[in-house]
Amino acid sequence: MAAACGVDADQAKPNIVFLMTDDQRWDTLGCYGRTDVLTPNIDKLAGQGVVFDNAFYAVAICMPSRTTMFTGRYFSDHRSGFTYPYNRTLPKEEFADSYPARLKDAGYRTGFIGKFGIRLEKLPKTVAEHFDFFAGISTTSKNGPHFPADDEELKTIYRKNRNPKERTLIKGDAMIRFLETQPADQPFCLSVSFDAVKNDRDGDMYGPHVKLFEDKQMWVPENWVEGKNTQLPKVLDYCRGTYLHMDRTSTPELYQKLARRFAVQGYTVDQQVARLVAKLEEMGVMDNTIIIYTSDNGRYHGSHGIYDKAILYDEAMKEPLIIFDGRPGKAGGGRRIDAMVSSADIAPTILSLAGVEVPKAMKGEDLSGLMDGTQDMSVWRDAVLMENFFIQEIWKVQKNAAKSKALNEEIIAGNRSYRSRGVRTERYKYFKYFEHDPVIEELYDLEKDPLEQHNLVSNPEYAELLGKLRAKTETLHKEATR
Ligand SMILES: [Ca+2]
Repeated sequence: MAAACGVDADQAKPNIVFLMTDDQRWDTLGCYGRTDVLTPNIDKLAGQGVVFDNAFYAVAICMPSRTTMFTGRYFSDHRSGFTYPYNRTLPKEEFADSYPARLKDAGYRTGFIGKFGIRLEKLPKTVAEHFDFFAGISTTSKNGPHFPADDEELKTIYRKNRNPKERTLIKGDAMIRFLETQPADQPFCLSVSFDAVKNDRDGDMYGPHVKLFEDKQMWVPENWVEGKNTQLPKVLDYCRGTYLHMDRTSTPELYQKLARRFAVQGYTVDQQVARLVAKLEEMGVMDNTIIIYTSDNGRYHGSHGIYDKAILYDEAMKEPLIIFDGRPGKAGGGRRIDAMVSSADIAPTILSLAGVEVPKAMKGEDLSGLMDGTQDMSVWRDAVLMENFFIQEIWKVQKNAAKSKALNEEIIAGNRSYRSRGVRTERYKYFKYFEHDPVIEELYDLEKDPLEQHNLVSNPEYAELLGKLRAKTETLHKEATR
């Protein structure tokens, strides 16, 4: 029987805040070891919560990755990507199994702010069914829908004449507005997707924070390549990351400029985290709130001689993942978790932490046992599945079904497909460009070669391991789509 004063303490549902940045590489945060960036508030959360050191994206490009995190499903399963035939619109019935939809069904007030980034059936009607508070969809902050429609403060936050350099502050303002309008007797789930740290235009940088990094020399990873990387598989010449590198990251000056811009935007996000925590403390709910911090994918930024993401090297695939659970006895004290974790695990974990049943459609694992130390590690996975189905050429004609189909066939027949699939274990990485003839494979020993510069696939000493990882890839792919 519930306590007379209201909700029984044991029954109280925790609040959930899910923060996601755009294209923020895992190692651009202080808590992952970088000293030339400024992320003190995110680092503080990491120091109080748990930090995952072996989290990997199931797919490392915007829309498919976001769909995976909302639904707890792998890319081959939801197939909601940019290019034919993996360009499925997510049916509204399937979104009804997403973590926010399930939490709303369980009595939560749900909010979403920022870049929605999912190709969902019957937008914006479908999001209106599952969110009480919504300010987003487009990558530009000012395009709606924004609701509740009668919220004048929300309209002011998203006013048309607001300086676009404040795009991250706008998300912060909307986040605070959601919390200001939160009823005290209802749990909430707020998901915030920042446009930062993606895009590198002057118009995306918040002026006062630009000054902090103006003269700073940024760290350069050893696998950053000046000019063109002639060691890459030739098929990657068709990948946009390869040619964008030449324009954007292939000289020391270009690299430094972009690294500074990543850092500026990372700091602006960090300041919104400070505002969030201060507001939760003011509301007196930090001890019943879970904050998750991650990004939608990483970025090479010139590592391997590639600019952006999606290809299965660690700079894109490794996921920064911090979970702070403010409930008494749940704090992690900054504990590092090295178990193999997938971005498909986030949705089932959110539901589990909220005490809500995980739908069968979710194929990811529940991380809560890793967080509180109760997980039987003898039954935890030793590898995660990684996939890339993006092809730049088809993406350009994605709105025309007939053209997409024809171009897809032409690309595969012409041996220009760099679609790939593989596995990451704690020590090894294996993947194959499976539509290429002959199939191109890459194998790395991350313990000896953490920057993935020495492909071991032809080394006879690794033949047995190669066989195992090939088989593992097939097994995990089958399980992901069963
Ligand atoms: Ca992204």
